[in-house]
This record gives sequence, structure tokens and C-alpha cells, in this order.
Amino acid sequence: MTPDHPASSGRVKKAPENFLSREGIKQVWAESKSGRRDFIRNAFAAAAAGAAVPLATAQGNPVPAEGGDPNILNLPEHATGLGLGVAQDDGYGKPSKYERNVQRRQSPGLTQTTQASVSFAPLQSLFGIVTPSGLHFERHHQGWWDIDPSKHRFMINGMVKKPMVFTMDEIMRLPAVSRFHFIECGANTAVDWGNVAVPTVQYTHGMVSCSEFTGVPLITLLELAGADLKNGKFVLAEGGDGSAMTRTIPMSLILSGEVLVAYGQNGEMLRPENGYPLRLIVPGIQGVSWVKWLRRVEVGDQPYAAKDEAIHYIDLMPDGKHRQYSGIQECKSVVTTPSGGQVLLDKGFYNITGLAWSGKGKIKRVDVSVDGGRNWRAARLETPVLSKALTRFNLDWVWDGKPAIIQSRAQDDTGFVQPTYQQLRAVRGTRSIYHNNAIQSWLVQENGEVKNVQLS
Ligand SMILES: Nc1nc2c(c(=O)[nH]1)N[C@H]1C(S)=C(S)[C@@H](COP(=O)(O)O)O[C@H]1N2
Ligand SMILES: [Mo]
Repeated sequence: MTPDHPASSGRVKKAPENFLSREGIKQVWAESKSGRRDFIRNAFAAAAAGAAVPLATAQGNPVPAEGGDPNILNLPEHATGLGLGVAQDDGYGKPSKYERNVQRRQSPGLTQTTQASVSFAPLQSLFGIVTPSGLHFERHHQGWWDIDPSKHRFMINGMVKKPMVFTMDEIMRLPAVSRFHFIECGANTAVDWGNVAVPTVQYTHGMVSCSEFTGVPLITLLELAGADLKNGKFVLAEGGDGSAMTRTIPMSLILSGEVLVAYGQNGEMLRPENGYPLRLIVPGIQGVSWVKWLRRVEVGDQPYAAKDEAIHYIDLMPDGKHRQYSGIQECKSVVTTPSGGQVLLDKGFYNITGLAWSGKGKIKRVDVSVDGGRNWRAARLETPVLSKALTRFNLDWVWDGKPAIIQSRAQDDTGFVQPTYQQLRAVRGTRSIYHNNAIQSWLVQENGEVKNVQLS
């Protein structure tokens, strides 16, 4: 960091729903130059109207005290009047009304074909590593349900001494663990395979989220049922919805103790759309294996070849064949600010920030380039750096006002380095859908607008 840069001009408080409305940008741009009076208010109004919100808000270009910024000189009502009583409307707190813009959203490109079955997390608006439960991405193959936990049952059968059926109460009496893990849909960043530059990081990478999950290791439950852990090499996990989303989970993962039968998410019960009251947590493995509304696991001695592992969520290779089912989400990262659809109003200091993750373990380092990959600088990894969880990285940057291409490249503790699009396509071809972990490029244009681009 240059010690003498003007106090941060680039902090982004507001991250937008980012469809560029030129009118909105022009308006906030003009106002930022002509005086800052209603600048923030108008920026927010522009955001509500669907325009991009500029990166430099009130923190930009501080007005000298004598200049008389009314927002600091006048005592507003909230400093003199009586505030509200405890938030008692429905007994559950909500974000500020000024944060309404921060929403999970459906991709306009996908909605028509998938019947609103995917919503994307607003990564551009999040801090740290935890995804607030109300902003967790959603993927439903057959819609979601709010299941009565008193009626929900969980069965273990197959190669077990004693098939068992558990109530939620019984599961919640068992020894519990809480762990932070990311979940990423295998189809995250899928559209970018075809070089379709979807506009924002919400839509390029928003099918990843990270929570603290609480539950019982599946191995504990299998042992209670007397599962044959020697010959039982796989389990089949089955959900309680109508999607027939059964998945094969290798016993080796379960023996490690990492696979959880979870009821908790970020300190409270799972949200209905995320599988309430019970879901499977399979750290490092693509989202489709994290069976929601979990109702049964069956122990078997071979893979089940269920429909969603035989025809979906597997990789089409350049020779036209499908690669055998592979579930690990490999090392990946993305810069979330500055990112597509955001606008840098001025040159000067910016905090480049983003997320990195690996289904194989911990993130070891993240390098960031602002010149399209010619030069790289090591970003700061913020603590905690946890295995199979999102890791936050930050890097100081002073923008000189010239076009810049911002990228991040993560490396995990197995030594695996996130590939470029060229490297990925050399192995996987151009017609793939799933498991795109290529380096993302954001082009900062001279006028400050940030765009999704792919470098050839
Ligand atoms: N029962 C059931 N489990 C399911 C699904 C589903 O449709 N039904 N979708 C899967 C897919 S493809 C993904 S990516 C994750 C999404 O989890 P989330 O909605 O909590 O983000 O759940 C998985 N588990
Ligand atoms: Mo998925």
C-alpha cells in the first residue's frame, strides 16, 4: 500500500444488481463530479432502478471539514429523537431497508428454461466467508418444501445388521459437530464455457456458498445401525422431494468423519430451501451430492449409477465421451470486487477482494494480476483459512485510470494451481458444462465500467 494515497476512495459499500443502465451511471457519475450532496441517495435510487452502483461512494474524495458536508455537520433526527423499540414485528431480525438491493437472483438467461430452479448468491455484496442463510444460493430439481420436522424420518438400510428409522429428536440427541464448508454446484460458471460473458459475478460464480453446518457424522449413524463397513463400499443418499435425486457417496469419504447428516446452518436450523430439516454435507464434493430433505441412506457394495451421476453432472470431453463421474470441486477463486457491472468512479485506491476455495483442502495462496496475467502479486489470505471452506483474500491496488484486467489465481495445499481458460480447454474442450474452475478476468475500462471478458 502506498502510505500517501488519499484516504480510500474506492471502498464499495454497495454492490449492485449489475445490469448496466447507462442513464443511471451517467447520472451518478455527473453528480459525483458536480458535488456530493445527494450522491449516495441517488446512487441507491439508481441501484433500486436496476442500474449499476458506483464503487466510490461517500468514502471517495473526502470533503475537507471546512467544506461543510451537511451529512456530518447537521444533527439528523436519529441523533436527537427517540429510536424504535425492540424489533418485534415478527420476532426475527431483518437487514436494513437500505440493503434491499442485496438479493439472491435468478439468471435472466436461465429462467425461461429451468422454471426458476436456480437462484444465485450476491457474491459482490458479501464480506468474510459466511454466506448469510437468506442469501445462500438455491438449486432445486423439483421445487422445495417446508417439511414438518416432527413428521420427518430418516432411514438407514442395505448392508446393515439392523435397518433403523430415526426421528429428528433422536438425531439431535446424538453427539454433534459444527464445521464451516463451502457448497458449489458442479454447474457453477457453466455458461462461461461457451464464452457467454454473463454480466456479473453473481451469475458467473453465485452457485457457491459457505456456511457453518451442524449435525451428526454419518459414520456415527451407520455404526448405530451396524453397517458393514468392510464390504459396504458406497452409500446411496435419497432426498424427500420428488426429484429422485439419489447420489452415490463413497464409503471412504464417510469413514473420514467429514460427511455429516446436518440440521444446522449458521447457528439455526437449515432453511427450508436448503433442505430443512435434514441434509447431507459432503465437504469438497459438488453440490448435487449434498442431498436435501434427506430421508434415507442405503449401504451397498458398488456405485449406484443413479440418473444424476450417469447422465448429468459429468464432464463431456473433446472426443465426445463423458469422463467418469467426478465429484471433487477443484481449486478455484474469483475477484468479487471490482467485478462485472460495478463502476469505478475515480482513479485511486481500491481494495481488491475475492474468494478462493478447494474441494481438496485448504487454500495455500492466491495471486492477483491487474494486467491480464503478465504480473502477479500475492494477496493477503484472511483468517480463518479452513479446509474445504471459502477463503477471503484482499489486495491493495491503486488504479491509474487506464484499462486493467483483474484476475485471481488460487493454489491449494495439494499444490494444484487454478488453470487458465486455455489450459482448461486444452484438456476439457469447449463444449463442457460442469466443473469450470478457470481463472476469471474482469476488464476495468477507462470509463470505470467493469466487464466480464475471456482472454484467448
Ligand atoms: N433432494 C434434493 N437434494 C438436492 C437437490 C435437489 O433438487 N433435491 N439439488 C442438488 C443440487 S444440484 C445442488 S447444487 C445442491 C444445492 O443446494 P442449495 O439449494 O442448498 O444451495 O443441492 C443438491 N441436493
Ligand atoms: Mo447442482
